Amino acid sequence: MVRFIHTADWQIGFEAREAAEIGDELREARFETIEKIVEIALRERVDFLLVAGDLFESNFVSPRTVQRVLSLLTGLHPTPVYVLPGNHDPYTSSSIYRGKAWSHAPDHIKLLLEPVETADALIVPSPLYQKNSIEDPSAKISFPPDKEKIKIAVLHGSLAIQGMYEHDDFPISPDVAERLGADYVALGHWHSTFRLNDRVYYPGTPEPTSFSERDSGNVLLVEIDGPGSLPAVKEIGVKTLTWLEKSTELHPGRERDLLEALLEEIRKIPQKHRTLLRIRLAGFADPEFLRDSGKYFEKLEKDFLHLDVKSEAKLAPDPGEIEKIAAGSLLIKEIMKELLNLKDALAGHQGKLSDESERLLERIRKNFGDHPLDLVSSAEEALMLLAELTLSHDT
Ligand SMILES: [Mn+2]
Repeated sequence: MVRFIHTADWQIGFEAREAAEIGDELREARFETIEKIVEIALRERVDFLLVAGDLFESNFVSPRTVQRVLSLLTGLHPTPVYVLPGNHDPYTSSSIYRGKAWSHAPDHIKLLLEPVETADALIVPSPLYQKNSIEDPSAKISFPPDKEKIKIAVLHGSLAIQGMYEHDDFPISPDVAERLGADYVALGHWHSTFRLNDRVYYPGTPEPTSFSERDSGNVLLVEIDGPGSLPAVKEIGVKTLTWLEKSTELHPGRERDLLEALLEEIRKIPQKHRTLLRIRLAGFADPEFLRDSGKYFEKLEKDFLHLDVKSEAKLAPDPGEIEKIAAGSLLIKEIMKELLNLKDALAGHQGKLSDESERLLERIRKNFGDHPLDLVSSAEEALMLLAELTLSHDT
């Protein structure tokens, strides 16, 4: 039997580009999160702690930062901590793991460059030596066929699932567990907790790094009875700070009600001083409202650790504007004509109108697939404006 914590992507020394002015708080929070992980590992009496890459933000974090990590992990002694070099902290000639600060790592903290055997498990890593590669890191490793041990592969990269990876982002073939004959594949790199199948998991980053992340802030507690057994995997939340995005779509004439509903939702957020909040305004609004939109959120600023308001709302259109856009292009003129016919035909059936608009849009995309994008996007804009006008006039 083997029982361990699978984690990755600590990114200690985090550069925090999305919220640089509170960079220090964000970096500090990550130490707090490690402390929690160490506590959980002790409480759960694990055989080891496995960090599947990107423990550090880069190979150039300060010696002081490295020392702090080592000192926190010393609390786990003698439980082993296995650390895989990832793409943020690859095992290059200037690797942080070849530096002086790391050379003081106590014996129970071990860099995963070669396979490691524990009483019941065989851990086979594929350390990274560069920041990008088109090669599958799992292609470089294998398990000896005769070993009667629990087989754990440790990899850092992107599962090669259509639409979810870049070709040079260490693509890992999704059949990795079957191909390697592994009981468990401990992945790192994706920041969301992700289960591909019974044997292949990403723990995600234990401390969120971005507003766009979903399901981050966890570690995995993994238990495997013996060779061939299915792993039992439990997600444990450990995050210190919360990154939250709230958005609303504005409609002309209803801006204030919609804003009030959004503010009501925001007031209910717990632990505001430990929350980074991004507010996104979309849709259409009258000019006066847009001009003042900043001040509606001013009062919130002191409650939250960080507040970021992104206003993508557009000025509510007037019919003159639509004519101006239409005048610029024959194609759009044609579309407008069709849409206006539709509008008359479907008066009072807005749902249908927007379905029909979608259908027209699809046709434009097909017909003009390879043509200048701005043509399609202005047609798109004209459609949106018209749909919006129809909605606001009909309701
Ligand atoms: Mn990575």
